[in-house]
Amino acid sequence: MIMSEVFELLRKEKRRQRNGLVLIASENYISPDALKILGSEFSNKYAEGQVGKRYYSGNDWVDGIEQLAIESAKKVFGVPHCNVQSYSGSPANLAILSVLCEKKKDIVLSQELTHGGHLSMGQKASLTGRFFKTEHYRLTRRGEVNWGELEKMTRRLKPRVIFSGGTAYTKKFDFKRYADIAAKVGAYFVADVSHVAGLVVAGVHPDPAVYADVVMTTSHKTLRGGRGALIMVTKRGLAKDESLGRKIDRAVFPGLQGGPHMNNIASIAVALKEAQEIAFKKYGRRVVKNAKALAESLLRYDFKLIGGATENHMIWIDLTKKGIDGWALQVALEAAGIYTNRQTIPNDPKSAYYPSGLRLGTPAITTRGMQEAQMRLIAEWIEVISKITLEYYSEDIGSGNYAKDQEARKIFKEKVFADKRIKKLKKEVREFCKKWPLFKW
Ligand code: DSN
Repeated sequence: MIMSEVFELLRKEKRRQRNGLVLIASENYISPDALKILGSEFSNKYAEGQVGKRYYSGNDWVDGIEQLAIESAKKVFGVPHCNVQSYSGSPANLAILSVLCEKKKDIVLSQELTHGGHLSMGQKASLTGRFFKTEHYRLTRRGEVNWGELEKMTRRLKPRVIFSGGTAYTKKFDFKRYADIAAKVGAYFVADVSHVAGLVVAGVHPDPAVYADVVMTTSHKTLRGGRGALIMVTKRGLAKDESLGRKIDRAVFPGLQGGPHMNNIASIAVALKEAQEIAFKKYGRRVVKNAKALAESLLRYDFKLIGGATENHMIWIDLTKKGIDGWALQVALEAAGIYTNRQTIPNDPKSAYYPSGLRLGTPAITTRGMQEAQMRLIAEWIEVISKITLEYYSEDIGSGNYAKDQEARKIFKEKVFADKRIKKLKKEVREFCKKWPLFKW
């Protein structure tokens, strides 16, 4: 019985992914090979330890897989050391900090959460923020790192670690500038490139390995592998501490984890092989072109974008001028089969749960083969849906009265899901998606 329920849910999820437009900047579709290996017998194996030094027997072939993933990562990112065992980006950042910082003593500087930062880089709600002293730099009104503030904070606080990266940023990361600032106080510079890793590999984003001491990336966003993380130590990092690689390995296992998920490491190995193909470079270029085209079309509809445009795969919309919030537009778009996520904007007057912004991204729709013309149509749909959102957006939403706000949001949701125009759009989206099959690439 349970099995039929599970597979019924899987069938529905597959249909949702096929028939909908995934505009969540951190999501993507992995290849049939990467997907197949995730459900393989590699899932059955315990392999605590490192390649060639495991605690259980029977590791010949999983050793082979992990070594393949490591060597591919080193080649693709041009680094001398890589750990591929971390379960995902958040534990990877915790592992890195546990090596570089002394608990409750050393200071970590990272991008402010509401300015696009990520929980795992020392935000108070995360263990990284409880274990380490953390301070945050912000973005300017133009959506760029506030370099002046970062420099001043660095001189004043003398951090042990400076992070670049986060969950929302639409400029190219200026890794050299980060490294120069970190060098002034002898801080480690850790580049979290989870969002842009695939763009780095495709050569359409600056390379962090030249400037950072440690580079961390998740493996499933623009890199298009199973869900895990790579922690890479660069030549610079090893020049500072020649045992940094070994320390990172030990922080992951036994520090934070038990057995690595070998099926996932195998999937990462597949993705890293695919990332070396010419087709992947084309894909990366197309992701950025599509994002720029989508941003330009949205600007024509008078959407305000943080950063004014985009230089990567992501579009960060400030909805304050439109008179609606990110939650409402996210819900209305979902009703039409268009998936996005709400996002705080710098100095957001609203809350993190009901913020003023929305984040879009082109990695998944580019995997399906879409190009500029399709971006114009998607922008048009977003415009139409934002107008319907405004129609149903009652003044009780965000009024400050919790009970009224919740009731108004419930009614809003019911109305948009029942709206005939949105239902019609959902059908259009579904028909459109049929033209862009998932695994054509
Ligand atoms: N949840 C990811 C994102 O959407 O950016 C980061 O962990």
